[in-house]
Order: sequence, then C-alpha cells, then structure tokens
Amino acid sequence: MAQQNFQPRPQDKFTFGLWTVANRGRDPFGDAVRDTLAPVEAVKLLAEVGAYGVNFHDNDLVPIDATPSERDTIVREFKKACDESGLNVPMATVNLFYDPVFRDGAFTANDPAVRAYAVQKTMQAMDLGAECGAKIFVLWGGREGVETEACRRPDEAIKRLREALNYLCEYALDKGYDYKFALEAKPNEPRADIYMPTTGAYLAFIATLDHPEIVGVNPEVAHEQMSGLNMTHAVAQAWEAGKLFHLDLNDQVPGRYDQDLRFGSANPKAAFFLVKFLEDVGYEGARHFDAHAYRTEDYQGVKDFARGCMRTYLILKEKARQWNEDADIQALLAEMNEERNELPRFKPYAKDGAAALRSYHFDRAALAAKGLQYEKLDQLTIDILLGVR
Ligand code: GLT
Ligand code: MN
Ligand code: MN
Repeated sequence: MAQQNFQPRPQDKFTFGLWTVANRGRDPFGDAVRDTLAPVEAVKLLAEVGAYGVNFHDNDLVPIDATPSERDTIVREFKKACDESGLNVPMATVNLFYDPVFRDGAFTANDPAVRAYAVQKTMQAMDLGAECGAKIFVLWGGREGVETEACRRPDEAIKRLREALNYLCEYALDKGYDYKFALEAKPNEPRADIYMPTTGAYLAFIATLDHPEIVGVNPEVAHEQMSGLNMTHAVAQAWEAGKLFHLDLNDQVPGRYDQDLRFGSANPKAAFFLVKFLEDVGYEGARHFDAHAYRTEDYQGVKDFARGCMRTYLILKEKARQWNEDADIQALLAEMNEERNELPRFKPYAKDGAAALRSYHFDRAALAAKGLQYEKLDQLTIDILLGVR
C-alpha cells in the first residue's frame, strides 16, 4: 500500500543538514535573500515538516569564534530543542572550507600548521557530534584541490589526506566513539579541481588506510551528475563494497554550477532508479537531503522545498513497488534473463572447464540476433513514472 498521502514517518529516516534549511540563498552574484534561521528554529521547522533528523557542521551550530561557555550553552539549547521536537542527530561533519585559513586546503594544505589546525578542528567537531549522538561523521574536502598544479604534487596531497584520515580514525577509536567516517567526493567547486573527484576514487583510497573498516563513502547526487556520472552506479559500487555509510540526496543538471536542487526535481527518472536501488537492496541508513530552496523563496517556500524532497522520495518508492509488482515488467525481465542451459559458463574456474571454454565454438550471430526489448521495458517504466499505468 502507498504510504498515506506520502507523509514522512520516522522509519523513513529523512534528515536534513542545518545548512540546508537555513541556507539564506547567497550565491557568487547576490546576497542573502532570507533572514538568519537560528539552529533551534531550524530544528522546529524540520520537526514541523516531518523530518526524522538534523545534521550539522560544527560551525552551523557553534560559531567558529565562540568561547567554551558559549559553545556549551548553544549545545545545551540545541539538544533540548531536538529532544522536545523528537529529532535525532545521526550525522555530524566539520566545516573545512569556509574560513580563509582553508584557502589552500585543509588536510592537504601546504602549510603544516594549517593541516594541524584542520585536524584539531575536526577532532573538536567529532566531540561535538558525539555529544549530540551522531554515529556518522562526514568529511567533504571542498577546499582540498587546486587552481594550479604548480602549487604541489597531487600524490603528495593524497599522502597528506591519508595521514589526516589515519590520525582521525585513531582519535575516534581512542575516544571510544562509535563513528563511521563517510567521505564525500566532488569534482570541482569551490576549487577548480578537487582531489578525490568521484566516489570510486574514494573507494580506492579507503583501501589504503590503516582502519578501512570504519571508513566508507557519502555519495551525493549532484556531485556525480555535475560531471555527467551516474549516481546510482556510484551508490551501487559503494553498497556492493559494504561502504555505503551515508548519502546526500538532491538534484543537479549536468555541466552547470552546483545547484543543490530539491530531490528529484531535475532528473526524476534517475532519482527513481536511485530510490528503487536503495529500497530493493534494503539500505537502512539515513536518507539525507543536502539541497536548498530556490533563491526566490521565503521560509514558507523552504518548508515547501523540504516537504517536496521527502514527498518525491516516497512517491518514487511507491513507483518502485509498482514497478517490481508489474506483471508485464516481470514477464519481460524473466524472458530476458532466461538461462540457456546448453551454453557453457566460466565459473567456477577449473583447468578442464577453462580448456573446454577456451575451445568452445560460440554462435556469435545467434547470440546477437534476438532483440532485448529494453525499449518496451523502458517505456513501461516511463508509463509508471508519468502515472498512466
Ligand atoms: C556543502 C557541500 C555539501 C557537503 C556538505 C558537508 S557542505 O554544503 O556542498 O555537498 O555535503 O560538508
Ligand atoms: Mn553533500
Ligand atoms: Mn553539494
């Protein structure tokens, strides 16, 4: 049965960053269009629209120059607001991109003092997240990149990133924090070229760490689509590797600036296959929306935006259920995947089997002759998405 009116429920695990609903619509060409939304107010807004949780960067919550006592007061009030609104904090992260100190990068900056400061700031952000109950710690290296390759060798940057990650894993283990790190890739923006531009790059990097078991990825729809890549494929690879610790849902038209659009608003078909994948495999992590409302909106529009993200997810989840139960679609899939037992296989490897396969004569023309009916299958998908089926 379709979830009633596509209303979010806690078990949907819909979360938003403080920075998403409190985004004031600033862009490189124009100033803020919405008033500041204090963290406590953002929590209330998220509770009102039916979110399950709220995530934050250290400085979304605690200003970078706050004194220890100011920090404690802010955290106390925030936690109280979360408790009263029934909101969880599943994830925390650290802002290593806004302050000018990070203009040359954070963990990869040339200045060792900046690198040390970045590690210190991250440890403090981990403490803050743990205090609020976060179990996932996202790292997005927005400034870890270059405008000119002249400034450092890129392999040196990778070594620095590894050193920092190894250190932070030790810190998490030492403190007994129950954290899993989720590394978030992006190809560019704000740097011309960011190191670790894809989820796949991070997956390869993670295998080189001292504690790969507590490090995974946080793929983002927009970051994959900015460079024309396929989010569902990135997510699938992470999932298959046991590394899908978190994900950022939003939307993006390939080849444009960083849009962070409402989930499913630009590429509903791609969003459908992503939701279908997550639901089919039984992903149990948070469905986190890392997006923001159009610059044309006031806070009523921000609520419309947040509700829209969740509603679209739930509609697509219902469409996925319909797709899986569609008799014509299932018949087509069964026909396509029919096993032809008379043909040889290559698994498992054995000397005899390999020799037999090596010399078998395949009828290539026969294998290529039959139409696969993907046109029909895709149109059935479109019929479901457009609501005529
Ligand atoms: C920033 C970025 C996002 C990251 C956030 C986490 S901050 O808004 O655009 O993709 O997920 O640092
Ligand atoms: Mn993101
Ligand atoms: Mn983004």
